[in-house]
Amino acid sequence: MARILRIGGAQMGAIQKTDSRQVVARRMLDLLDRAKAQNCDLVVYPELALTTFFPRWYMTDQVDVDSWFEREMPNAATRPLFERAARYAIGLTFGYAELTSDGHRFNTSVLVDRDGRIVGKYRKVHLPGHSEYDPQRAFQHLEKRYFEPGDLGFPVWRTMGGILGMCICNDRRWPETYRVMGLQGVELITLGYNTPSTNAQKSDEGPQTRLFHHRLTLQAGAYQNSTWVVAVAKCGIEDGHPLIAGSIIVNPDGEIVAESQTEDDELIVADCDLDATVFGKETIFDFKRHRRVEHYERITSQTGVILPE
Ligand code: ING
Repeated sequence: MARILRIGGAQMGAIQKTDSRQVVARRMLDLLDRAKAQNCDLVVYPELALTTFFPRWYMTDQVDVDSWFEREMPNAATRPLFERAARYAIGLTFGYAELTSDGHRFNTSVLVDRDGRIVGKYRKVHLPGHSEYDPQRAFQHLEKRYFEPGDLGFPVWRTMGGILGMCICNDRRWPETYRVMGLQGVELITLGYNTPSTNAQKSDEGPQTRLFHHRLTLQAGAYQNSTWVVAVAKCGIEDGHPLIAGSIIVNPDGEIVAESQTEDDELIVADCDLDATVFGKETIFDFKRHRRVEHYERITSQTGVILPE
C-alpha cells in the first residue's frame, strides 16, 4: 500500500521592495505550471510569498505597515493562482501577511485543496526578532513589531488522502512545533521561510552555519515525529539583504530526498509516500507506548529557564 503525494517545493528568489504583487503572482503561476508539467499534487510556496521580507524595515506609520498585508484571501493578486491551481487539481500552501477584519495582524499560511478551497489556516506562533528599532543590529528583524503570535495553535487537517500540517520559518527551530502536530498523527508538514544569510547580532555567523541549523532542525523534527517535512525558501538578495536558499524535502527517517541548487525561482520535486511514516509511528516513535508525560510537566508549565539552587 502506498499513498504517494508528488510534492513540488516552489522556491522563490528575491522579491524587491518595489516589486508588485502582480509581478510576484506571475512568478508563482510559472512555478505552478512547472509543477503541473511534473504532475505534482501539492505545491509549497515560501513564507510571506507575495512581498519582500518587509519586517527588515523599521516603519512607524501604520498605513505603510498595512500596505504589506492582505485583507482577504483569495484577493485580486492571488485569485489567478487559486483558479489555475483548481483547474490543474493541484493543492497549494503559501504564506502571506494577514490583516483580519477585526484588526489583527498575523504571519499566516493557508492550505488550499485541489478544488481551490482554503481548508486550513496557520498563524505563525514563534515570532523571532524584536519590536523596537535596535541600533546594535546589522539589520532589523521586526516580526514582533508587525505581527501578533498565532492564535490557532498547530492544527492538522485530513486532506489529499493524508494528515497534513503547516508551520512557518522560525517555528522549525522549536521541537514543540513538530511534536504538537506529531501528537495529532501528522504525516506531512509544509513550511516556508525567509532566513537572513547572516546573523544580525553575531557577525561571524554566515550562511554555512545558517544552512546547518536549518537542515538540522528540519531533519530532527521529521525523524522524531516520523513525518515528511517540506521546507521552501524565499531566497536571494532583497534590496541588498541576502536570504539563504536550501529548500529541502525530508523523509520520515530524517533524510533529505530533494534540495534546491540555486537562489532563484526553482521547483524541487519528490514523491512522498505517506505510508512511509507508519513504521516509525508504530515502533520507535509509538508515542502511546514510549512517552512518559508525568515527567514532561516543565515543557508546558514553564516559559523560561528556572535554574537549580
Ligand atoms: N527568519 C529567521 C528564521 O528563524 C532567525 C529568523 C534566523 C532567527 C536565525 C534565529 C536564527 O529562520 C524568520 N522569518 O523567522
